[in-house]
Amino acid sequence: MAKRIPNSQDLLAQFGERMLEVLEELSSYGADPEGGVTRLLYTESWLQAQRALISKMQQLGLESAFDAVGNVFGKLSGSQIALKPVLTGSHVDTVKNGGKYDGAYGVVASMMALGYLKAAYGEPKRTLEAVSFCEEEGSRFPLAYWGSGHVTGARSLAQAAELADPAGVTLLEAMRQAGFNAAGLGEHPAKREQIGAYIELHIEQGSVLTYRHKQIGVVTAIVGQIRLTVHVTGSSNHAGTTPMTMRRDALAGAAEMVTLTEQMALEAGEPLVATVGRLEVRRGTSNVVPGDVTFTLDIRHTDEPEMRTFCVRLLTKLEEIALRRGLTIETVENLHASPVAMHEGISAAIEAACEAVSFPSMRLPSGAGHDAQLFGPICPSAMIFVPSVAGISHSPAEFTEAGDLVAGFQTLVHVLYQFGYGGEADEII
Ligand code: HGY
Ligand code: MN
Ligand code: MN
Repeated sequence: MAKRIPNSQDLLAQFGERMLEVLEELSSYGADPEGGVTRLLYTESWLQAQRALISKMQQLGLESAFDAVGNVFGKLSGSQIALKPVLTGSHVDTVKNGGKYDGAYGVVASMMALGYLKAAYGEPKRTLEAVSFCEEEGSRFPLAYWGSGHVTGARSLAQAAELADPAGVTLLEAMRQAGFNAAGLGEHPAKREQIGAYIELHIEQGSVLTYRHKQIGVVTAIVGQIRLTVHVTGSSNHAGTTPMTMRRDALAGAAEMVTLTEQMALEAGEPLVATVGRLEVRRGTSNVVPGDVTFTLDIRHTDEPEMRTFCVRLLTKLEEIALRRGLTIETVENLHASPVAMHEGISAAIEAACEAVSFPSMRLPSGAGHDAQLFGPICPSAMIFVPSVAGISHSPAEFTEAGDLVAGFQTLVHVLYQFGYGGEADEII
């Protein structure tokens, strides 16, 4: 049974309340008039949010600064420098019109947890670092995990020059415009070595915890995902004078491909999911037969070979549709993240913490991708979930009850205490 950390309930409650306030404040950066939050990598609202986080981390007594690509760290230095630091955090960017909790909750709770531990217990033995990763979603550029990917070495600046957003701005230009000119610092200017562990607190973005009446989720594994862009070309032509039998209609072809994607995913059955989230018709006009369509594919599975096999089968079928319709099809893989199991030792410590503070918990897999997916292959990594009301996320309707947000915060505090101040954690990592 984990020792219940000697803490001042009042102080812990105050930091929990402050966490809720800061979460609200953070959601004002990129707030959309039509609801939700849009905070895309290297945009003005993104920069203001990261700067605000640095200032708040410094007010909490953490050493805080940007790294070379725009991640923000808040460090609580430990006395025993031989002990590898434990990182805890999440991502500050959002999807378009996203919710105010996805990513932001883990960032704010992590920094408030370190603030509380410093106030209640002073200098830890082991360095603890809160982190706000600059980008995880892949909402602006066709790439994801730009922040944690740099810290773990999975991303390099070479990728920045060729990737462009829908307005044609390259990732490298966007970096420079936001003040991150990492030229001359090598390909991996933000890579960190010697990380002891990574712990991420996040909303579940599903409805399992709610359905099972649990307050805390201990994540067993994070789903793998393959993201692709599919470009279908036919021939634009006059909508009035081109007989139906003489068309090479890229949109009609893409529509058949989208429907087949859904059908094949349904036939494959759970846990496989496949989604077409964006479809664009170039030069789309009501009286023109479409000749150029691009759409995205997002394929996920907990098993790597199953995910790959489905992807190959699907792309083969899409090519058959293109051939039959006289279209050409080009697919580009933008992201391939393998499924990653979470660390058993840390997960057990999270469960023990829940037991010590009487939060009902359960183990469950994550259908969403997370920064912990990038850390899992390089250091012990674990995730803590709190419930999402009605399982809604990536939407302005995303919501988590304050009591659950505080429960997740207190669970994180408890676990970080053990890694920072306790002794038993040293055997875990
Ligand atoms: O797409 C995801 O799974 C995550 O929210 N980035
Ligand atoms: Mn997220
Ligand atoms: Mn997300």
